[in-house]
Amino acid sequence: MSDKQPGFFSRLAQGLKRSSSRLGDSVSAIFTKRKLDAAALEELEDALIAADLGAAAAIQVTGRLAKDRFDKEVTDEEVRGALADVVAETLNPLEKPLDLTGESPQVVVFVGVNGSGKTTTLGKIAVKLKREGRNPILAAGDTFRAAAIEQVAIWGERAGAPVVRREIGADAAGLAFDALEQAQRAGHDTVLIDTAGRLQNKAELMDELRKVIRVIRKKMPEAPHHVVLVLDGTVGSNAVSQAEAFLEAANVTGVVMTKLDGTAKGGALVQVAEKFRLPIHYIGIGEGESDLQPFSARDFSRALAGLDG
Ligand SMILES: Nc1nc2c(ncn2[C@@H]2O[C@H](COP(=O)(O)OP(=O)(O)O)[C@@H](O)[C@H]2O)c(=O)[nH]1
Ligand SMILES: [Mg+2]
Repeated sequence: MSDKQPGFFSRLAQGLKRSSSRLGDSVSAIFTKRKLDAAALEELEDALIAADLGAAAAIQVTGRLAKDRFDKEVTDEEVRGALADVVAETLNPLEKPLDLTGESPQVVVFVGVNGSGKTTTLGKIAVKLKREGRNPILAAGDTFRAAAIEQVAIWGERAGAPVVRREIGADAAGLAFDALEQAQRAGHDTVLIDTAGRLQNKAELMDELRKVIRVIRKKMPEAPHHVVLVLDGTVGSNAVSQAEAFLEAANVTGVVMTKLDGTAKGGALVQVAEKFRLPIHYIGIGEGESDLQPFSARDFSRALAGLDG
């Protein structure tokens, strides 16, 4: 909460506008002067599921409304309130900052499918850490694509942090090992390791991730301290199957959801939360270096429901 900037909530609310208005439009359509009967509840449940919230959360929202208001007239505002409450309760226990206070260096590996926002998130975090007086080093671990290596280099320049890189096609695990060694030697307190989101096939990708983690452990048995799964907020329910694949390969410790600016599918974060109960560290609301917000369950749920901060 301490690094909240002015306009923090309004920027989130603006970003989630397509998600909240999609929800709000269906809610308004259902509840214009209408009694909360079984048919209305069913329609609402369908609308919530269609907004990518997932069945469990949808049933909780309708269950809560049914308990208090069955056969009474309900307002749009009451439905939004119930939605915000259920979402906040689901997400509250998962609101956890990325904790880098342990032994130095703290090693963070970013995983996720190609295009999900790994490199951008890593870069934004590097900028943020530098501003906070930390001393990160970046590892351009997506050695599969030349552009990916260049992208880390650009973020390193922006942040004023060194980048460990090798030629395209180089061994990612070896590079991660080198980055950790360099961090220990030069006294860097954080190692941010980028990874590939696509190789020749999925099995190969997952094998590479396992190898990266194994090799890091050889150098520092407690590392990596965090394996952050970066999920794209625009893919809706597909985020769940993406998460499943990475949870199998790596001991994922937390989640960042990106691209919550302008998506109509922001409700998917609730579904992911419900299913995996993983800590949510940050959300991405744009491409720029300041477009990463520490996750707030309350703000997210109110913005998603279209309520004021
Ligand atoms: N609008 C928006 N774009 C984002 C966000 N995060 C990343 N991107 C963009 O998504 C694209 C893919 O991001 P990238 O970090 O390269 O993904 P990676 O393949 O997982 O490393 C880039 O064009 C980023 O600028 C976000 O929070 N909002
Ligand atoms: Mg990348």
